Amino acid sequence: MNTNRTFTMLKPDSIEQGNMLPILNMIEAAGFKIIALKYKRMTRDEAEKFYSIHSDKPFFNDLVTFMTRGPIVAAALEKDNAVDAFRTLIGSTDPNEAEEGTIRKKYAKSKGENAVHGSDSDENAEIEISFHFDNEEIFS
Ligand code: IDP
Ligand code: MG
Repeated sequence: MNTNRTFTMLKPDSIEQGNMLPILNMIEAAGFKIIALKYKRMTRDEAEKFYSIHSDKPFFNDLVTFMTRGPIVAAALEKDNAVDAFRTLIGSTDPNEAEEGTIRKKYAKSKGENAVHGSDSDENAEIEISFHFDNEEIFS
């Protein structure tokens, strides 16, 4: 298990608002190495599978619709203690509760359309990286 890796997606709202490069800049400036990168639009099937843990939540359908309405940037990141460090960098799920200086405080508009995804555990980071990338696409 690589405890120095995490997975992120820049969500469709970030791309629509022209925040792709500013957010990637914040990620690199915080010391994360981008070891895999992909610009793609998820299918509804992919988004449902990626977020299957939330399938019983009231916001699930809206979440899948949002995440598939346009392209996302998927990335695997490397840094010591990557999962926790990245969750700190992105801030709380709800931007109204996110700390100053976090990505969500700066770029997210709402709890649903909140700019970025970040893995919540080392185990899920590995699952999510493999969901989006083959081994040959990762440059560690
Ligand atoms: P996280 O992205 O901070 O880990 P989760 O609880 O794992 O937050 O939820 C996954 C995603 O589902 C959130 O990033 C957000 O886009 C959406 N979401 C979570 N809670 C709500 C809600 O109460 N209303 C609408 N969307 C939500
Ligand atoms: Mg989560």
